[in-house]
Amino acid sequence: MLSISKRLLFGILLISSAIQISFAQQKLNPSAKLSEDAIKEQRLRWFREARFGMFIHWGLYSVPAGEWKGKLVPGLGEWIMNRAKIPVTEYEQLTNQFNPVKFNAEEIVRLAKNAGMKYIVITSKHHDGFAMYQSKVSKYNIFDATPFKRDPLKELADAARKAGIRLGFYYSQTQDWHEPDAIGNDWDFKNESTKNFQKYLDEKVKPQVTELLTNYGPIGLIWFDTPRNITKEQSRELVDLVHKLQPDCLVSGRVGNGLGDYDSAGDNQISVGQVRRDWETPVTMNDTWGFKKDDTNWKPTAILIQQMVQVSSRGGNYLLNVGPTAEGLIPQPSGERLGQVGEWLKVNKDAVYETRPSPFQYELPWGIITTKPNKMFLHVFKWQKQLTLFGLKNKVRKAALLAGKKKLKFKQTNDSALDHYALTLELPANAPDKYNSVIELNLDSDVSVDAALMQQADESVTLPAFLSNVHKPDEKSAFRFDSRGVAERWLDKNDWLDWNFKVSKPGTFEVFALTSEQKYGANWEGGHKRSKSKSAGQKLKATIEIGGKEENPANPYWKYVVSKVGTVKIDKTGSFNLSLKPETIQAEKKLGLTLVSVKLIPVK
Ligand code: JFZ
Repeated sequence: MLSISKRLLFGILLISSAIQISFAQQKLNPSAKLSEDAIKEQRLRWFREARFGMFIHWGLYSVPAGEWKGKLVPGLGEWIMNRAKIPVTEYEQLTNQFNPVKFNAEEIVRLAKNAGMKYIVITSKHHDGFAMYQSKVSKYNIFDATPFKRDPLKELADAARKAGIRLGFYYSQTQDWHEPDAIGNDWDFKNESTKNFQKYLDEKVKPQVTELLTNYGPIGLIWFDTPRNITKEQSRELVDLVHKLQPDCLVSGRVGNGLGDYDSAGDNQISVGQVRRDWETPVTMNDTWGFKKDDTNWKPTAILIQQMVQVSSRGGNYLLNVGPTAEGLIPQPSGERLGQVGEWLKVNKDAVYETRPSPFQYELPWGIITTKPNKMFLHVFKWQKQLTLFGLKNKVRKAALLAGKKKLKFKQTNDSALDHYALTLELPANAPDKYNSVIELNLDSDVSVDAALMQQADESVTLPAFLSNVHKPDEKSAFRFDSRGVAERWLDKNDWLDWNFKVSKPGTFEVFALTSEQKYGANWEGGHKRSKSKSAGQKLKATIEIGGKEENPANPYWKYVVSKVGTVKIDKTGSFNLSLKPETIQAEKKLGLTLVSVKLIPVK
């Protein structure tokens, strides 16, 4: 399966002059009209401060709960109709069994509020086509077609409004497995040529979206999903409809064709790179969105808090899912975790809501940073007796733990020859919080940092691909970064990267390259041989091979593949340049060199 490939050449050059860093930054999309911009800014105001919301996937699929005709169906709970190819007439029978009498909107809103969530997004109609509210457009809805005879969305809208929580509706605009003219059901409605998608859009989607934006008070957002083959025109029609009915209502990025008010990250996906636009990431607490009785793969609370903070530190919102049962109850493990996140937020809320991104574009070895004007919050996941942060130019006025407000001793130094700033904090022996202990720094002015890549206090150096200088000799090269910030379509061996970075503790380092698997399938491309070049002149030759795999909680679908590239010796402090030039790239699978980062780890 493996073959020799991707010979790399690493060159490390000593640069005496001050380093020049020019990160390629993508520009914000300049909008056509100012007034339109102003309206959009207004619409996004609450969203930009919210940081944390509850996603609710609830529908007919909670009745089979992952099992069909005595067999467990693999995959997502809400996809069971598709995965088991259940005919519409059979799936419709589930309505007779759907009587979620334990549904309690106020209880759910209380749970969300206690968890510290600022908004709720619930499925009004998922891909199965079943409306979870009283719809005049289609009788295939919870009020008219089940013994329940209640409108849970109405109840939720009332409860949310009372509690001051914003409500949004998920609406599957393209896939609707119940409708012959919609996309997705290729087992009942096989004949593609007779499908009239526009008819479905005009006769079901638009009238239902109109109901949702007319009968439930002010709605925070419509969460369209899986755009598939919707045209730009059609996406535009939906966006315009939403904004016409409720100008303050946001439209999710998944309306398609880049027309949403904000970006949705791929689900369960947290970008490693700086995110350009307003964004949100939807995340499951286990592996499914809609309830599945056999899915007990719950994420630990520590991971949920870490992900939430990580999203905050990149300016995004964390939309955490719960999947109520057919009785209308939120599974106990979900409730328990929400309670724990809420307890943490009660103490540490200042470090999350209304925060701004970390000024550092790279990850730090001990945790995560969020900021506010004249303030910095250090979220320490890996507790240590002494914590050193490099690159902060401000004078620190005060450092204290958020929990208990205990003041901390600190020292600041600046090595002017290297233009290197260091802040060292003395911490108590034990972490005050078992999930994430936060240190608040009060600064003399607004946060100002040295943007250069640099060696960290653990003496390691990480050079993320997305912070490299990209060289594409052939303009037509397809090289780019995916939404995680991982190199994608690096198929041309003439493309190369280089980085400048500062070293404050010289030594010998092992050099590793981190590449990424592909989502699902665990596809990866690379070779199995590695040869180190003889040249002691800091040139390394290696083949990317599987030296080990690393899990990344922020991106649970992909593992990182670690390859050892060689050893370098850096015998003085200063600024260095590292370049990475492929000799050959193996690209049969069209994945190519999926570089995440290059790491230098000190040999002790
Ligand atoms: C979609 C739905 O199909 C799924 O049932 C669920 O509602 C989820 C929130 O959204 O699934 C997706 C959509 C987009 C990506 C992944 C799963 N994506 O962009 O990676």
